[in-house]
Amino acid sequence: MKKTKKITQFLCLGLITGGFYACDFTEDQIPLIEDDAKVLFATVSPKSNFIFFDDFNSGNSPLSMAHSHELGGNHSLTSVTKPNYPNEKAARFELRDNDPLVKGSIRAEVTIVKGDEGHIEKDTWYGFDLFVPEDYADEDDTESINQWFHDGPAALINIRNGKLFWRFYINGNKTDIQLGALKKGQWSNFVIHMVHSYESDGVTELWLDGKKLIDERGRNINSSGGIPKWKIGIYKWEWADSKTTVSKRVLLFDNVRVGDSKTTYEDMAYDFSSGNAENNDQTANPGGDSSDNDDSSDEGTSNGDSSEENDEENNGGTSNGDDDDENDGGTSNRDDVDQISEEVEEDRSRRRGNRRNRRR
Ligand SMILES: [Ca+2]
Repeated sequence: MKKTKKITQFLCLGLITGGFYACDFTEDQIPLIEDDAKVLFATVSPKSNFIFFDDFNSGNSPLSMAHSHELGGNHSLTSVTKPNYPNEKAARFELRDNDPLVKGSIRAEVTIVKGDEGHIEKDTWYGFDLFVPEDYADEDDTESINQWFHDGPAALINIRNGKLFWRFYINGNKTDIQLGALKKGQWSNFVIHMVHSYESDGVTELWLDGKKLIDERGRNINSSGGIPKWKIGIYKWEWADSKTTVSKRVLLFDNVRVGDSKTTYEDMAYDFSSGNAENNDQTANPGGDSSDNDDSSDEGTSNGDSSEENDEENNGGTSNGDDDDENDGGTSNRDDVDQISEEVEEDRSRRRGNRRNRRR
C-alpha cells in the first residue's frame, strides 16, 4: 500500500486561506472567505462536497492553493481577463518550445490534488472550463492538458490534429477515445467522475458540454493500492528534444473544481460563470489575452490511433517550487521512476529513428 494519510485538517486549514473546501458544513454555514486571494462561493451556488475550487476572479496567483506547480517561466501561468466574460478572470497557461525543462520535459502544469497525500479518495469528481483560442493551430503532434498520474500517466486528456482525446495508459497499453473537435473561441465544460481502481470496480465517466462521452468500467490506474494525482495545464513531450510545426501553445482554464464522492454531476456541471446550470454556450469571440500566433501546416484531420508519442513524466529534471515526491517513498517508488525514465528514453529513441526515416 502506498501512503494515504488523511489530511482533512489540511483541507480545512486551506479553506481559511481560500483554496480548499472540505469541511463538513451545511449550505447555510458556508464561510465566505474575503481575503485577497479568492472568494469561495460568494457569488456562486455553494457546493458542500467540493474539495478544491478556484474561479480565478480574485487575486493574481492562479491555483496558488493547488498542491504544486511545474512551470518554466513567468509566462507559464498568469491571471487574465476571461474571454467572453469581461468582468471575470481565468487562468492562462502558455507553453513555449524553448521553455526550460521542468521535470525532464516541456510542461506548464499544476498538480491540483494528490491522492497519495490524502487530498482525494477513490471516488472523486473533477471539473474545469477550457477555452481554446481561435488561432490554436492544428498539428499532428500531441499535447496533454490533463493527467491522472500514478506510477505513470494512467489517464490523460490530449489534443491532436484539432481533436480532443481521452487516453487510458494502463500498464503500457494505450487506448485513445476521441472526444470530438476542439471548440475554438468558446468555453467548454468538462466533468470527469472516476472511481480510481486497479480492479474491475473502477469507473471512468466524462461529460463534455453536457454530453456523456465516456462511460467505462474497470481498471483505470497503473497499480493497486494508490490514488493518482490530477494535473492540468499543457504538457508537450515532443518539445523536450525536437520542434514541431508550432512553437507556442496557449490554453485558458476556469472554475477548476474537485468534488468528493457525495458530489453529483449537477454540482460539477454548474455554470459558475453565469449562474446558469450546465452549458455555457457562447458565441465565438476570442478576445482576451491569448496572444499566441502559432503558424502551422494545419493539415487535415488524420486522427485516432495513438502514435509514437509518449506521455510519461521523467522525474529527473528541475522542478520549480514543488515538493513532488514520486521518488521519495522508498524502493518501490524508486523502481517506478526508473521504469518510467526507461520508457521515456525508449520512446525518444523510437522518435529519433522515425525522424531519421522520414528524412530519408
Ligand atoms: Ca473565473
